[in-house]
Amino acid sequence: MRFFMVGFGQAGGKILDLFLEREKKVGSGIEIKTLAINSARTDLMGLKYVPKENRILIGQTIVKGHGVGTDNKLGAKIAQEDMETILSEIDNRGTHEIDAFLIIAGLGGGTGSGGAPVLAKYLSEMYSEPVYAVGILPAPEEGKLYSLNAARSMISLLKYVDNLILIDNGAWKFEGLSLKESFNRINREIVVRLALLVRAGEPLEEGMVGEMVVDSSEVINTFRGGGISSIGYSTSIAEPEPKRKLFPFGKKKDRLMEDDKAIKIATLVRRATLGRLSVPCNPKSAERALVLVAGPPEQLDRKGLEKAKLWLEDLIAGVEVRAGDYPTRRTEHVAALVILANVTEVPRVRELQRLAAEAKEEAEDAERMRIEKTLTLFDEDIEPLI
Ligand SMILES: Nc1nc2c(ncn2[C@@H]2O[C@H](COP(=O)(O)OP(=O)(O)OP(=O)(O)O)[C@@H](O)[C@H]2O)c(=O)[nH]1
Ligand SMILES: [Mg+2]
Repeated sequence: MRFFMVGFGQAGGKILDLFLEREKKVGSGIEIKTLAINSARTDLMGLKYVPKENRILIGQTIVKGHGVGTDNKLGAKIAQEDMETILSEIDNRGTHEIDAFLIIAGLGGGTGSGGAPVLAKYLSEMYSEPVYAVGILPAPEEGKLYSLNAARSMISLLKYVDNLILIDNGAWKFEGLSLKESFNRINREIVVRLALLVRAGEPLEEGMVGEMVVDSSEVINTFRGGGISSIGYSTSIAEPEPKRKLFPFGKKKDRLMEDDKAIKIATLVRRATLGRLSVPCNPKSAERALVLVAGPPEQLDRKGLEKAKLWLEDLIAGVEVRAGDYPTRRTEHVAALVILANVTEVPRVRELQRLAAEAKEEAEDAERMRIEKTLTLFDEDIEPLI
């Protein structure tokens, strides 16, 4: 699946950079168009794998290369002002071969949080290809300003994107590490999931085509219709193929081994669905789902995949489940990616909405009180000018 990936703001840029680093190491060769957009010069300079010509600094006249300091209204404003430049940079890179746009941004900050929805709006108006966003939710300990930003950004994104894939920093924080220390690891988790999604419909090796292929159109149909998606992922160490002569009972034993393989694949998919999701949610509230299982061909199993598909069809609210495999020799693991699309029961989103409403009210009250308090300092006899 060919994406035009835009990393917006610091978190977005870092994740895009890591994605490119990993793709380079794997030698995937899948053509991905990229752009890192930021209002902070130093953030852009810190990138290593996004080519220099694919980094753009916005808002220079207003923030002079120093970022918007967690003010996402300002983030949206400068994105709007520099939109012509951004869109022509995208257009110059060519969009006719891409399947979809993917905007990655931290929703708690300023530049990415404010800019991503503005970009999504224009892209969805100008192109027929779907526009997706990967939005990173702030952890609760980041405070109410971050929650307010995230809620504002999310509401706007949901209006314009074809799907919003959420990642919850709070749920992903690693035990014993601070949130900042966890970032690199969270980013790696995001990137392995994106890398598998990108593989859909893009076989890398000669003769390695899945028995059940998931093409980019299946991904697009899964994401279709908007809403929030959560992604599950699970891996198991691939086992070396057992030598047949060790099993003297011929066909019966073979069949048992086949059953065993099927159970392993089905279990892996179940673990991906019921384990730690990119944003905690109730999988039963999903409208659609997609499963992609990748690994060495002898470890993959059609029966197992079909079993997993039936299980998911029963589990989710809707009936549409797509499933496919992706044989590859470039890994020793079997990995299962499960997209739960248009999930409605996402407790963190509800909590963010509540926190944001509270923060907004508190901010308004506090401002009113401060102004009133300041005014009491003046003598009432002094007449205001206007
Ligand atoms: N997972 C993850 N989250 C990050 C990372 N860096 C920042 N964040 C989160 O993203 C939000 C802040 O967004 P940033 O991307 O730093 O902000 P920005 O878009 O650069 O905007 P300004 O700095 O305010 O101009 C916070 O909620 C952080 O927790 C990262 O590397 N990984
Ligand atoms: Mg920043």
